[in-house]
Amino acid sequence: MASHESLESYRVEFQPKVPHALRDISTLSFVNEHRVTVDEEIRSLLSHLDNDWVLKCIPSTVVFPRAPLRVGVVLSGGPAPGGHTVIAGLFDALHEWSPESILIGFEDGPRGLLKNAARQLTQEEIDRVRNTGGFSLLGTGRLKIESAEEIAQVAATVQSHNLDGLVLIGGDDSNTDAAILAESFRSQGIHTCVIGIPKTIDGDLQSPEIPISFGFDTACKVYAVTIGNIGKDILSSKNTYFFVRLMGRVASHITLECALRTQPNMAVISEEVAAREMTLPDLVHDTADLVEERYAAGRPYGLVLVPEGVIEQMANVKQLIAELNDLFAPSHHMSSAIKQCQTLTERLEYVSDTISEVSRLCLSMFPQAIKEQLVYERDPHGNVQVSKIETARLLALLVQAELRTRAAHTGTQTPFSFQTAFCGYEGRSSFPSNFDCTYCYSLGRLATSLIARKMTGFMAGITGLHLPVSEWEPHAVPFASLLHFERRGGARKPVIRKTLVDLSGSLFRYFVDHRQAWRLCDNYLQPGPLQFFGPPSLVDTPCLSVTLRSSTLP
Ligand code: FBP
Repeated sequence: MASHESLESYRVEFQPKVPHALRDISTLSFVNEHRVTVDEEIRSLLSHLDNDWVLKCIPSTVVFPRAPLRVGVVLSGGPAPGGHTVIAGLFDALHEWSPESILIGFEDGPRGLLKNAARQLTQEEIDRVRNTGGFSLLGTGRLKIESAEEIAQVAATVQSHNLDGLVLIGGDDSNTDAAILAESFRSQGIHTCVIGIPKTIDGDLQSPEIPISFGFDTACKVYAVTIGNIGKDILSSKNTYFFVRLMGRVASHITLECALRTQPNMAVISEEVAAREMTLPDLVHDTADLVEERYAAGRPYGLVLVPEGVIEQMANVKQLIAELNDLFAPSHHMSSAIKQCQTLTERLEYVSDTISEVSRLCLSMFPQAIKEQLVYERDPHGNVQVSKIETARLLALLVQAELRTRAAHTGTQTPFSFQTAFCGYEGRSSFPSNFDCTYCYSLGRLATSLIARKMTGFMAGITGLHLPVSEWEPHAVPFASLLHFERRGGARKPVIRKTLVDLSGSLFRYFVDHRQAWRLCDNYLQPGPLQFFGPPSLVDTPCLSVTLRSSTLP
């Protein structure tokens, strides 16, 4: 139990504001807003769902009959600050709809749906976790619901609870599963509606009606605190480089947002690396140039941000990783032999003998520790576990070697000492920012409203997040409009499309316009801790990725 003076006791009492459109959930309506384009193959996969329109939620005067609702909720994938507040929003709205409504929580992510590990959530439990971080209320997991048997098991689970709705709080992978479940339930006449909530600190689950996924705002603010503090430390000692790796499995939204908040000397953006077809040696050269230029300017120290996902985006590493992913896919004839290898070294040897000559050459560039990290298991969705690969250390070590090579040619050694840091797991479970609390509470209310109207196969989306909360506009976004095909686990699969950093977008252009000035100077910013009390400009303002993208930049 939180002690009276703890921050937690204040956070659980925080009351998020509610958009005008979601205030009275008994009367609001959903109306067609605009048509969406849907891939024909996706349309035929989801042929029982309403795929063609994004709907907008508007206040109305029509009063709906209000029978109690039975709704299930699952937290899925990596934690993100605000998950508990989505559940609180769901719970409150369900009880506003009818005091007899019931919210059932499935435990440990999708596994809870498969195993029917569930419990009815009580007011007391909800009140204890409102606006607190992490997914500890129910736990989470990355299990993929894919086979016909698994889908049938989940159908049996929802029927055993006679659920009117199932809310999946997850990222692109979990919401892909939600789309398949929605289609399967509808096609079998199961009345359970499936609604997705856009979660991921990576910020790459976006659409025109989903400006950002929840958790991104808080995670970036938490990471910016660490980076800003490291910047101060660097300027105090003036003799060390810090290479800070940041989460973001594919997209570099987190790194870009943190760069704008802290103004490092260099921030690698994976999307730019991919677009320029840069190789690992190219990146090493660029970074070694930075070190030499700063040394020449009397600054033998610096701050470099590295997104964890860059490892997969470098031209020469891409093919290696694609080959490894295929080898690890359960469908590959060698995957079980690889799993039987007793040690990582054994596994590495086995794999090296199997991959192409080009990839073997690429692998040989890496230090042994990184080679072993590259052959870790893939996650259940076939993704490389980039959080376990020390990309910042790899870059720093290769820069050190490059500077030695250059010194051997020029006879002048550039001093270079470095440290590494990882902004990762701690950002996923921090107390959510006021913005994330407000956003998540609204998402929960929106999910309840959709289920109450028997709508299925939609993701909850809210636009206007840069405006006052009362003006936020809730939407229902068909899953079909978000899906495309990708190669995963050695096969072509439907998955929700990730939104990458837009290299022609205003945010990236702002970064490009300023990064040269940050390169040689010491312009680091120190944003300081995430604030919950004080002037609205300090406590309520959303991340730059929301505010700058929506404004006209100078
Ligand atoms: P989600 O997409 O599930 O929200 O997870 C994002 C993330 O935090 C990535 O940034 C990171 O690469 C990954 O999860 C780490 O996953 P794990 O918890 O399995 O180590």
